Amino acid sequence: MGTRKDLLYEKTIKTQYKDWLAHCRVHLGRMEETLPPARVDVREELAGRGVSRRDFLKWTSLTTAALMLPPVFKPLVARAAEQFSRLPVIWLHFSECTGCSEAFLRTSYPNVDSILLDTISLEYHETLMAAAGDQAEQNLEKALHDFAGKFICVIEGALPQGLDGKYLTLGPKGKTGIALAKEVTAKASAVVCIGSCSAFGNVPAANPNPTDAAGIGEVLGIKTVNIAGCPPNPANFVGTLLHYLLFGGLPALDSLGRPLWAYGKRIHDFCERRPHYDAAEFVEEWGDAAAAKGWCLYKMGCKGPYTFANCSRVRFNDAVSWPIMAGHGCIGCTEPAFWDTMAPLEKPIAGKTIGGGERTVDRIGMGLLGVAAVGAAAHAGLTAIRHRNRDRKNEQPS
Ligand code: FSX
Ligand code: SF4
Ligand code: F3S
Repeated sequence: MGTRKDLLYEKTIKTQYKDWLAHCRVHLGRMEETLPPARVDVREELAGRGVSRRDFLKWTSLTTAALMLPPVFKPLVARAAEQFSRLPVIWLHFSECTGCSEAFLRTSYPNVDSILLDTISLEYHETLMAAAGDQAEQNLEKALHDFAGKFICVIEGALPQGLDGKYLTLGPKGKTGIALAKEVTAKASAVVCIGSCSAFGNVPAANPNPTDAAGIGEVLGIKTVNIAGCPPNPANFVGTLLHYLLFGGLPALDSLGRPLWAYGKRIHDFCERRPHYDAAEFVEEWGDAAAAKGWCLYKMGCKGPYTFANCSRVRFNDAVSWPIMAGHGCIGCTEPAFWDTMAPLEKPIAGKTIGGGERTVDRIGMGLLGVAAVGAAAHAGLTAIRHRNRDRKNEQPS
């Protein structure tokens, strides 16, 4: 039997969820009436590509849980998924490798996330659309006119600021990336940065950054939702759009603009090799016996202790694997400036303690196993404190 305080807390949470449910129902109803007609029937598309009703329900349960919503939201998540193909999207590309689009397009067999992405209402996508030159420009102008204030602007790639932005020009009129980004984002209902390049500058902005590239939010001075990663996980993008459809607003973000539901926890705290870290069992060189046994990759440069993302829980390539499971350490690809700040990528960073103030791996490796256990508790505490501080600055779902 819970204390009076527990019961009061439980009651508050239940009331909060009830309010959210009511809000989502009203909002979804409004969206269903006002969004442009669907080009594709999502249910038919799923069935036609071999996704059974049972698979869809399973996906709905997993996605609801991933979005940190209780099971009572499952029918609403399914309803939002059915509206996915009606949300107008304008997708821009700036300085990047297009690996983000590739990651979203390549799947070995169809799953619900990839099918939803295939059905998305892309009004303009520089690398996928058939149109080019003047025709492409006309398509963009028409989409900006028809869907002003209603479309989501998705951006891949950083913006070079050097030479007045002329390191990157697009289209028949040779507009700079900065001019195009300003024009499109001004009319968007939300701006979602896909990948660490558009979120934080990343590869194009890596030292010595010859084009003076930076992330979209920094260059334009606007608020963006940052689906970080190089490339990011498609499930984190799909989940963020579903949240938008459900609540009519963007999810709670951390201080770097990343959705907390996806980037709120540290890689190190949800890593299957973590028991080996705590037991001071480390891979010492590539291909050694410890590597074969799946021991901790910290000494091989794993940056999981400094990196926030849900990779171990959602995984990649149809949820088959993720970097650490595949045998390489995390390189910190969801963190700003990781090419510079996380180097050397295959060695621990000299002098950097794990999680700030915790013991270094070398001290744990000296046999301080008792200390390692204390360290594990400290990790959990540190994560909670850091996020409490971040959360204070963040918005709740509207
Ligand atoms: Fe950057 Fe994406 Fe890495 Fe590449 O578009 S986040 S370099 S995977 O392609 O922007
Ligand atoms: Fe996992 Fe890396 Fe942490 Fe080791 S250091 S437990 S491999 S995240
Ligand atoms: Fe990137 Fe590390 Fe995940 S390298 S993909 S954040 S495991």
